[in-house]
Amino acid sequence: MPTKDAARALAVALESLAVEVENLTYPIQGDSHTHRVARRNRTSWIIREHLIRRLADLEGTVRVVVAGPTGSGASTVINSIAGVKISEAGPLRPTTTVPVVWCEPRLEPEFAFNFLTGFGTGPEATRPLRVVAHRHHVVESLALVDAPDFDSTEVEHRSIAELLVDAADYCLLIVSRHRYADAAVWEFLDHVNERPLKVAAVMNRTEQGDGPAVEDFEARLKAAGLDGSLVAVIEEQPLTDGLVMEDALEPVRAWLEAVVEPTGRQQRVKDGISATLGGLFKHLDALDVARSADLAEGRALRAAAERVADERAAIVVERIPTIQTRQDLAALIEREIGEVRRWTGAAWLGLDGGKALAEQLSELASPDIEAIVSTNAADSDQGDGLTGSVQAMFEQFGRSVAALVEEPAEIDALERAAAVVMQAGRTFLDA
Ligand SMILES: Nc1nc2c(ncn2[C@@H]2O[C@H](COP(=O)(O)OP(=O)(O)O)[C@@H](O)[C@H]2O)c(=O)[nH]1
Ligand SMILES: [Mg+2]
Repeated sequence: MPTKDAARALAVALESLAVEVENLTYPIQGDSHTHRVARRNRTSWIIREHLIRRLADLEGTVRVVVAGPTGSGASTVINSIAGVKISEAGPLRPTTTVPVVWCEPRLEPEFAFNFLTGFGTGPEATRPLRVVAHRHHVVESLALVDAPDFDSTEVEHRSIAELLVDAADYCLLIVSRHRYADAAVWEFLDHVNERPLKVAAVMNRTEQGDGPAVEDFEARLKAAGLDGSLVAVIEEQPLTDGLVMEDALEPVRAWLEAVVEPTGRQQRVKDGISATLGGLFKHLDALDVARSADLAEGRALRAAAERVADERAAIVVERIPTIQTRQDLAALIEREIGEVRRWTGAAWLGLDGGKALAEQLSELASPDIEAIVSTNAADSDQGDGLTGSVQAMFEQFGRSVAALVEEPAEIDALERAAAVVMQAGRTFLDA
């Protein structure tokens, strides 16, 4: 099959998979809920914002996201490569607050309207994105995206940087000799490795005698599985009009040129897609594990409700022989139904995701106690008929309490869609 057709078939398969991923639900509002939903959203974002787009345009503009801790000089490096100010650089941290895309003028509409569309593109959309069109041979077939930092107090910045990484083809990581060891850098690289995408690292703003720091940085990169990714070490230097000297940036420029080098380009694109698909299947496995956990938590919550209802029914049944009047019977049942709510609430609070559910218990309708009392208590011996009715009533009430716990959506369709993607992926990579 020609590569283009195989790419189209894979994109179609991925579209269906994205829909199924988006249909996944994690109804248990426990400690892990946010993580589960975030992973689901990230998975669909990777499919839609990276894979489908790349497959639709295999030879299209390569997207390089430039990221680093605040003050590493990332914006300065981009400006220096361009020779003009593309992205605001400055001592106030953080300076880069929205992604700045530097691209060829002819690509401006593509980035203005067809990039990071997951943020929405309508007239009302508040899409954090700035596109700067500036002709330069470096951006002939690639675009540099200056990402907001991932370590300032602006948590939002970090999530934007992560979303950018998930949509990009390559990550150019720029760290300064002061910040390279910060935990934020390595957490960010964990995110990159989970996608995964190729990384080129630059150690910026070094000083005389920084050799050991550079070696340490290299060793850390290696430990993070990014052996050989250090492409440049740039000395801190006086800036001219806010720009670094041309020569110092040569290794960065060389790496950028290698990325779009026509020889082997298709293979590099395929390698990138292959790695991303590998990552995608790991995300799908994790989503499946998360769903199993949700199912198990739901089962435990329901079981607690049914067990409590059972226990309280037994208490009523035990007391029936001592009950004299209909009113006493009604009062007993009513009290014990209240105890079902109370004890279920207590049990739920101890279980993952039980807190939000416990709050719903008081809104649940009570059973029709009058009906049971009036049909049964007339029996002089108050025998088996009443016992059976009481048990059935508590069982029914226990079930309606348990029904407050929602089940996650079925995933058969997701599994089928994933199998189709796997097959179409193989065909594409072999094409
Ligand atoms: N002297 C000097 N200043 C630099 C250099 N690189 C960055 N800066 C300054 O450091 C500050 C932060 O740089 P910026 O590019 O905004 O860092 P970013 O947060 O990583 O984008 C700015 O005031 C820059 O002018 C350098 O190599 N030499
Ligand atoms: Mg910046």
